[in-house]
Amino acid sequence: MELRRWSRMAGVAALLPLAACSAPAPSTGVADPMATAALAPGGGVQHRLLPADLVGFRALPAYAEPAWVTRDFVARGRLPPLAERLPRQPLVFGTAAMPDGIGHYGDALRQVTGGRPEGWNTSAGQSQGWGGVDIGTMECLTRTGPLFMVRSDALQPLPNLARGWTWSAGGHQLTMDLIEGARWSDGYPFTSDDVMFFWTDNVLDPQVSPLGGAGPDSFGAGTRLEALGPYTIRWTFRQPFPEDVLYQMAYGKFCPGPAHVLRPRHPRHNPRNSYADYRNAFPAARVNFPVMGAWVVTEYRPDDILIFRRNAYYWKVDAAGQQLPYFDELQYRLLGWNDRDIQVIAGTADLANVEVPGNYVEVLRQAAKPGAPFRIAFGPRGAAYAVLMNLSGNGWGEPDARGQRVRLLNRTLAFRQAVSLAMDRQALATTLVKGPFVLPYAGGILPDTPFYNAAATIQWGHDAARARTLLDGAGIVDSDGDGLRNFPGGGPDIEIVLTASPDTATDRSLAEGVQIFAREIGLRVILRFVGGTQRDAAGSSGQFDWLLTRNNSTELITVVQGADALAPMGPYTHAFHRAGPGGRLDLLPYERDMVAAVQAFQDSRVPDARRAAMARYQAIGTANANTIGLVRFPGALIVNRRIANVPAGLPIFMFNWAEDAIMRERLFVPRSRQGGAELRPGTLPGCFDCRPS
Ligand code: BQZ
Repeated sequence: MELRRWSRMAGVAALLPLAACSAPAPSTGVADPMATAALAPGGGVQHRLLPADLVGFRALPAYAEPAWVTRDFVARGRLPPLAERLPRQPLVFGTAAMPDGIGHYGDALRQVTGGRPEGWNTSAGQSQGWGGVDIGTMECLTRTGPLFMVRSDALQPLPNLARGWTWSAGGHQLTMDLIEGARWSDGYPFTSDDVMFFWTDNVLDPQVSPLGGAGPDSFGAGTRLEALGPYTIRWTFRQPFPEDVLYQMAYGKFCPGPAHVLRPRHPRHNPRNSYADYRNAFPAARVNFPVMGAWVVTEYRPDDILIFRRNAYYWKVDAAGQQLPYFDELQYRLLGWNDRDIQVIAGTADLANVEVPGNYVEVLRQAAKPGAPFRIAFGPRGAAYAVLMNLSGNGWGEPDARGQRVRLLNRTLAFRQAVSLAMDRQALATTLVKGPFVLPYAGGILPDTPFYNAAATIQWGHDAARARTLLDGAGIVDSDGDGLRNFPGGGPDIEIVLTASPDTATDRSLAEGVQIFAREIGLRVILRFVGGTQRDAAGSSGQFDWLLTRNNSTELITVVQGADALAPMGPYTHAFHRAGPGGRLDLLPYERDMVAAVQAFQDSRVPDARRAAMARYQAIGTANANTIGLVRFPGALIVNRRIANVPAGLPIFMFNWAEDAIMRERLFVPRSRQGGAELRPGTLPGCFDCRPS
């Protein structure tokens, strides 16, 4: 019944006139979309914290859980007592760093995603449906999202599954202590065995590509990992003190899955299984999959909803000893990305990263209305779109003859420069939304990151005439007089397939814009729209000529995290240049220089040297049109007013996604405002793999 009520509300919300925003921009806030509004009701801006203010590990005198869990589960022998489910020293959230302090149990956090769960095996690369679904179920060695609150001179990833670490004197070894006595949501102990299984059988196995793309080189070339005991692991690096690896160990590169469940399905341990069997062994319908995260998926209705209930074994508490999360339930309505904004505006969802520029004016208008159910903040970080050209000439993705010819064009400097010059970025921006929100983006590191260097950045303005001259000069001409350029040497008409996602209006109109502007210089582009996970799959398997992507893990953020993604650092890690069947990269000279710049950045601990390395990277990358940047725009976060403990100034993406940065496990609804949102009150996750009797 409650499910039906939800759907009705969704229907009403869908009638809101959001898509076509021709309304004049209101004066408040629009003039300066990059300005950050304070978001927290209780606290001021808090980017002055130390990591230890946020989290610590210690035993508390007493622990508590929701009364119904003790009464209906522990007292009836269905669950061990709380003290037996918690680590001896759980992770404790510091109260001073909680804007509204210690919270209340109950209620449901209502979210929306435009993605769909493929299955639960993230270790083998399956998506759980994005939008923060997996951030709610997975835990990683370190944590970076909340770092936007941390003082810049104290910046270092927060401990998480790794509760602490020490560097050896020479800096080549990093010993990590894991949380001791924590358990998976099915009660099975979490140990270094889970970490080693993730590393050996997923990260290092060339036939497995974990979600987030962790590969052997993600933690530095030649890096080794070993277990010294059930709660101790040791990394060995070729370079001394590669401190950036601590950022790589956060969401989404080092979040181990449950080895006790996964190992029996992995081909190395189960000769009857293929790698495809392993990847698909835990389809979305198999709910209650064991997790380390705050909530467990307990119900899945395709294209309708994911319901999650609190993980009774969660290993994090507040300073009063209350086991987290405060929210007993998490819900994800399975709608579209656009609906995420609409539902929060309508008051039927609690949290959205507004990143569809077409919605901005309407979101601001609704936010300004008295009694609006949500609060808004434009964060200092947003999103950018670029076209990535496949630079592998070595057979990655097994291109046909036409595809291979496109790769050779992609590898030609004049061609990339011409395509960049063909793009009228101002026009692209205007098609997304009127007003000052969307700006041209020339590719490379974004201006809102600390390592951006304007002087080192080559901006590619719109100049179709110069683009044509460049192509002519490179012998890429229209040899049969039909108005379309031919592959060099009298080949057929050039046809380039642009793979893009149909899931948002932004992706669709940018793809169409690229097609039109390429045509203006005589290049035929064919659009291939494939939905979310398929588009990601085309990207990671190399089956694309050009790929339209939203940059979020590379040029967008602090650079410290994700620096390895800036250039082809290893044979299998880069987004648009990987090794072919022979295992060899065929780097262009300028790519080698980019790799060297990123390497210099990662190897140095001297701030000036790091800045210089990134300036070099930016100069090489933009001069060579390494990516075809299109547009960039700030993102806004909208949060329902009933939600407490939302940190001030929360960016939708800085060190990590907002769904990580906001620390959902410590969000709550004050008791006076609670009620009605839970769909499965009084229940806990059921057992996984139980045979029906
Ligand atoms: C945020 C994010 C949380 C992936 C995804 C998705 C995939 C990409 C990217 C964003 C979504 C939301 O982004 O757009 O606001 O909630 O999930 O993970 O677009 O297609 O592959 O990298 O994170």
